[in-house]
Amino acid sequence: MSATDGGNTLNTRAEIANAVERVCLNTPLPVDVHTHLYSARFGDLLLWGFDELVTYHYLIAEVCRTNRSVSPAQFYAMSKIEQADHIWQSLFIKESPISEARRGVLTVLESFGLDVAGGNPAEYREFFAASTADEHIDRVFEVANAEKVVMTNDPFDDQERPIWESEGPETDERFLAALRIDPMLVNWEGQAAPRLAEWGYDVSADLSGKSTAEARRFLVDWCQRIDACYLAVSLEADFVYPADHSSTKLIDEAVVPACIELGIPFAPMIGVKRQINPELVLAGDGVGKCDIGSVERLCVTHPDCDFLVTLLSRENQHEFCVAARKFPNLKPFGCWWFLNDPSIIEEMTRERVELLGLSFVAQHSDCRILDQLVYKWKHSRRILAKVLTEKYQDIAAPGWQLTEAQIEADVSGLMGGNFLKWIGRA
Ligand code: FIX
Ligand code: ZN
Repeated sequence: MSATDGGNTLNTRAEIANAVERVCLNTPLPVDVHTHLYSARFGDLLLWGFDELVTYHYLIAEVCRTNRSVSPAQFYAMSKIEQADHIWQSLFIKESPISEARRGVLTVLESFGLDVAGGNPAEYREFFAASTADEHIDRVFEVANAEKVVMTNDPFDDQERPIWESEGPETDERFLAALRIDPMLVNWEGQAAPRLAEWGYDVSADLSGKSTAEARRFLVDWCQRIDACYLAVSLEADFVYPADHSSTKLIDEAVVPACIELGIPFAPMIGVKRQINPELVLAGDGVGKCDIGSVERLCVTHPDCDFLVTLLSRENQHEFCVAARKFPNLKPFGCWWFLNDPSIIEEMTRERVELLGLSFVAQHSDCRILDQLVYKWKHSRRILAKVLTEKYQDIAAPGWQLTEAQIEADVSGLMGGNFLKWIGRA
């Protein structure tokens, strides 16, 4: 796209700033590349509403440190409504809801036109109770100005698997599927091998015989069953590739060949330290710096495979950008989990634009609750606008000519449009 395509040139810093903000706040979100959301047909696997929003595991971690009169065990023994009331009182009423996860709840309530100042959970519960899941999905996608989200689909989940087996691919076009295979690379012997054998795949715990060929067949079968747009795994901070570990053999002989055969990216998400505090259950995971060399070796060993990668540690981000400069098959995405906070989103987006231009996916939400799609993107859009305003003003200063249409194309790409083009689904 040339500088003069698509309308009037933006001539002043103010014109650029206004155009960038308008575009970032109003461009439809092409796709949120990683969420834990589900379409309505998955029933109660899709979480939404006030009580789910307020008992998000980020807020469980915060309430367990803020109000120590209730232990984690006592908290988890409560009902969902009791948990929500406890969090609301402890984290919103008794002290300012100033953390990012608490601020997000307020943004959601305001976005639905509810009385935030009133702070009345009964009113909020009544609002959500008045809608069906289908109605609320429509509402959230409209308020968030979102077109698609990618689910996290786990064939090892006994509640989710039968729905795919009986009903086939997703029919709600707003929900793309991604196959999630943690047990295969994290616990092949104890978890994945027995299940695959149970399902008729000729595999063994020691990976002998046809095991990796059969593991590949399992991956291809499931990716085709759910029409997966990528194949994902969450790997701990101590993940190393290659290593004398089943994960290396499975990556080399099953995962990567399946991705190449299907024409979809492999998406390792690296850096979690699982259950550093098991008392917190889902809220008990931590973060660790991972070995960027393992990412580099994955990319150089498998040049015909595309890698969609996110790393959890802030300390990995600069070397991650440098690695992405060296490997065209490596696409960084999102400000994941503990990085999804304004100060770090700004830092990461700035260094990514400076080192990678527009060849990355700026954000994903990781939403576990449908309503979070509203706040996670509302907050990120503003930060993207702040960074891009500065960067566009920087290139306009020596005389480069900018149009709003060009900025729209850039922003849509950064918000996931370039991922859809990359996988041939634009
Ligand atoms: O592995 C993942 O997909 C992580 O995003 C989750 O396990 C994590 O709990 C989360 O939701 C972070 O935002
Ligand atoms: Zn996630």
